[in-house]
Amino acid sequence: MDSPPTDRRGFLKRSVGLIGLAAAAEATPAHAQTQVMDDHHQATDGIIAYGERSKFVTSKRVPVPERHSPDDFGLTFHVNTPLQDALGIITPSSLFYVATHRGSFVPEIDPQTHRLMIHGMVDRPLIFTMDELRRLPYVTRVHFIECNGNRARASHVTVQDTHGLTSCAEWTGVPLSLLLKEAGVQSGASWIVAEGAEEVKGASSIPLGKALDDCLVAYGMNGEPLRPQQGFPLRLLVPGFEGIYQIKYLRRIKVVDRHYMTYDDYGHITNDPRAAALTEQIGPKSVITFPSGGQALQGRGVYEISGLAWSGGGAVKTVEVSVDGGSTWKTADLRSPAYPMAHTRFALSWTWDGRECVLMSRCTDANGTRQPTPAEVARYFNRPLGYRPPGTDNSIQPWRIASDGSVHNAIA
Ligand SMILES: Nc1nc2c(c(=O)[nH]1)N[C@H]1C(S)=C(S)[C@@H](COP(=O)(O)O)O[C@H]1N2
Ligand SMILES: [Mo]
Repeated sequence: MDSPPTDRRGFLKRSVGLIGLAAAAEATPAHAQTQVMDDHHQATDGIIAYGERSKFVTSKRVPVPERHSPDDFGLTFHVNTPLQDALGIITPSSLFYVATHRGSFVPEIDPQTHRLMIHGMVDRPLIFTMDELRRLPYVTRVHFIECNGNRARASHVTVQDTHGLTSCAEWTGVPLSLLLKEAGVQSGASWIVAEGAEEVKGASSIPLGKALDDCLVAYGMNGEPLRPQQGFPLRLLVPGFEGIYQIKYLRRIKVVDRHYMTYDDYGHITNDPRAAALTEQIGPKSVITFPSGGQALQGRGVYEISGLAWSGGGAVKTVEVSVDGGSTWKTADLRSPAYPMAHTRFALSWTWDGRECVLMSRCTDANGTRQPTPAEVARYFNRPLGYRPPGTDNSIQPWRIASDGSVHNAIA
């Protein structure tokens, strides 16, 4: 825009003008607008046979900023999803964040030979092939996953750096409760231990109550089989719990009567099932993805402040946005369905007056729990302002807009 309109009415008038232009273009013959794809190989190669994105779209994942990557062993550990480019609430499978304790090693598992065993404190230990699992009743649900390591730091530049260890997908699979009922959970059982098939096994202890509630044994992701990086051919989904519980390459579920220490349990030693159910749950969280660090506003005028909100405690109820560093808050619009434990898109129309300001968002979930301000976090932990807690961090992310329109991370 050469001369950005400064009020909403001006913007709307301009939009009407744009709609007029779009209608005019429709009258032009299609072949004048697009170069015809006449190359036969496009139909059998990537572009059509397995659709690739346009070469003009270049958004991609990057390694987490804290870890030089590949590391001394040649491994790439966690890679962050480009949230700044996300449209809507579903993360494309190719851009879904990856967190693996085994670095760049992604196991290549043949679904014909893969098995899922359910055993331990059950009446009937069971072993399923993939074909058998796919004959069972299944459900499809939208859920986010977030790594406990998704913690913004002052040194981070973009929203991909600060919040890129969360993604959201549509998952398809068998409710775990159905499999556990089929196996017959014995009285006295209180936990399950779920284990992956690769070297480090990615095992975690999960309270039985959660296992019988809403967990999924998933084989589908965004309308196709899981990608290898996301656990092909099978993964456990523990909606709302932090990432480490979402066991990839799932091969074994043992029903037990206590919490078991596993490879994954360093730093996650919570052996009270009630406490675990709460502390391993991701708190209500949100982040503005536009305007966000590294982006720039093209002069004053009307913009859509847009972002993502989510909570491990249920659906997002409201998102508020502040354009004055947290002094006042306005309720944003929810621009997508607010599914339980799913990314939810919010937006707020805003006129930037060209002056320096700080943008923030905060989410309240269906339980009425609200994302804390930095001051609330400091007070709760009895620490100085700017303190970021260990473990899952859901404090508010501030972005500073400089008077030249450039956007900066404003964590103190
Ligand atoms: N088998 C296995 N499952 C695993 C892991 C792993 O290394 N191996 N990493 C865990 C961690 S720490 C996270 S945050 C999530 C990440 O899931 P994603 O890679 O699909 O994003 O998977 C979890 N499940
Ligand atoms: Mo993680």
